[in-house]
Parts: sequence; C-alpha cells; structure tokens
Amino acid sequence: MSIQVVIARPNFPEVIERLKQHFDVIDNQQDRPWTPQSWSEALTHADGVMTTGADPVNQVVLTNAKRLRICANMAVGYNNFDLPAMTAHGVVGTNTPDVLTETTADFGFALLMATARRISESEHFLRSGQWREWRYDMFAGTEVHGSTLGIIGMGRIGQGIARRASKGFGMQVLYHNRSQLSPEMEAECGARWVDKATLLREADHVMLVVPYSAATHHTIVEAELAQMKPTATLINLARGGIVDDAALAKALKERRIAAAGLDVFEGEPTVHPDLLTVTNVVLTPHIASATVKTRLAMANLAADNLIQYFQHGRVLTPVNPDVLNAPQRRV
Ligand code: 8YV
Repeated sequence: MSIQVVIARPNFPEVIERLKQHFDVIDNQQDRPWTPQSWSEALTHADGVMTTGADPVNQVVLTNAKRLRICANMAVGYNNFDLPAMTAHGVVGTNTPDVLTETTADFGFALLMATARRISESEHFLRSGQWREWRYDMFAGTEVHGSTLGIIGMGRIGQGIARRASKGFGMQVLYHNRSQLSPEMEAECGARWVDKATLLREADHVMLVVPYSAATHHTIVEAELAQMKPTATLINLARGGIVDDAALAKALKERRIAAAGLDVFEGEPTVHPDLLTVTNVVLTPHIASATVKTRLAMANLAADNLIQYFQHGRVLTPVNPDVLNAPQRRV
C-alpha cells in the first residue's frame, strides 16, 4: 500500500514535487479553508502530514486518523500539537528549529525599530496627505540604541536578538527565562538574567520570544503592563495568548505604555478590534520567519522529516523522540 502524505496548506511547488517522488501526496494548493470536520476527515487515510502552526493535531484528529504516524510541522513552535495525545497514539511530531532563528531575530528587530520609531503610524499620516510641514515633535519616538532591552524567553531566537542588541545597538540586555544561560553564553549574548519584575521595571523595550504553553499563557496581563515604564514598548513575536490583547489595547489607548509591535495575536487571524483602532501599535500578520529563503528551508526540513521517517524510521528534529523507540503504535 502506498504511503499517503497530506500537505495542509499551499506550499512551494518544488517541495511538493520532492514529496511526490516518495509518497502519494494530497496537497492543498487551492488553499481550501478547513473546518474542524473537513480537517479531521482529510487525515482519515493519511500516514503523514505536513502542518503549519495553524493546523491542530488533537485528540479528535488522532482518533479519526488511524494510519497517522508523523506530523511534520513547518514551524519551530508546536503548540498546535496535543503532544501527550500524539505520544499516546504513537505519532511522532517534528518542528523546524535553527533554520529560522536569524531571520526571526531580524524581524524582532524590525518590529522593535518600527514600533519605537513610529514607522507605521507616520507612513499612514504621509499616505493620507496630512504631511504639511516639518515639526520638532512630529512622530518623535523612543531611542533604541543605547537603551535597555528586556527579553522574556531566551532560546535560540532570544539569543539572536540579544546579540543584535548588545553588539549592534550598544543596548543593555536583560533577560528572564526559566533556565539561566551559561556564563559563557551570557557573555556572548551580552545579556544578564533578572527576575521578571526587574525586567519589566527597567526595560525601555520588552521583547517576548517565549514558547506558548499553559504555563506561559497570559505572561503579560494588566498587572505586568502596569509595571512597565510609561515610555516603554512591548514587542510580541512569540505566540498569541502570551499577552492579554484586550488589556494591552486598553493600556495603549490610555498611553500607560508608549507603543507595541505585534506579529502574533490571541485567536489569529482574528485581531482584537481595539488593537485595530489604537494608533500606537504596529501590526503584522505572523510573518517573523517570512523570507523566501527561510520559508523554503522550513518546508524542506519538514519534507526531510517525512522522507527520513518513512525511509529509515528516524527523523531530524523530533519534539517527542520517545515515540520513535516505542515498539508499537497505540491507537
Ligand atoms: C510559522 C512560527 O511561520 O515557526 C514558528 O513557530 O510561528 C512561524 O515561523 C508559523 O507558525 C506557520 O507554521
């Protein structure tokens, strides 16, 4: 029996062609929107699937997808996976670490710069024909170079941002993370561990790059926003749900913090309506890893995981590696 692989979303034609050399591929180049039911049904006969962070692999999907052995996420984050359920069903999950680290760190800086220097707001002003004269205070923003950056979450992407900040922009870098970096790594990143309250109090810019989990849900709510400087900015390129978006919109409206830059949203692609009406926020549609080169590398790594699994019973970047050693898949 041939191996069936479903590709959940439109993808690079060359990656689909690669997969077709190995598998019976069901692609979605027409970008059919999924309902929970049609998504579950699409996996009924699938042996493998390439998902994105927007495609849930949960108990319902797993119960229906009796042949499913591997879910290759085209994302480093995998909070779309119900990992305990996948492990219990003997389904291996993979992600795409490393290939997107520097690109995403670049974007963190782009969002920080755009937010602190009010780039979106000023462009709208210009485009709408309101620019009449030079003014000393026109779109005067917040300094980036030489200021203090607070990074919450210090994995690979956080470290990439810290290096840019300390080496490129002469920033003082504070970070908060469950585990502290080695002294050598701290020195390389130019970063110092502090508790969350100190970070929020001292940072001129707060950057969120922590993975989403039940433990990190609403890491930033009204109480944390109240601890930040009124001149501070908040950048979220981690996941929707790390920030209470309603509380953030209120704080921005009341100018309790200066501005925010958001690439991810609670319930995306729906965006909290109050965020759409406040002017001191830069909004982007979850594009931190979006360069052609990086997205192709992510797609190829996800494809490599599928090919390696079915050819050799191993994968390159597992997120629940124990499944590979389990003798038999449980249904
Ligand atoms: C993905 C991301 O583009 O890698 C991640 O975790 O958030 C992005 O790079 C997105 O999740 C789609 O898969």
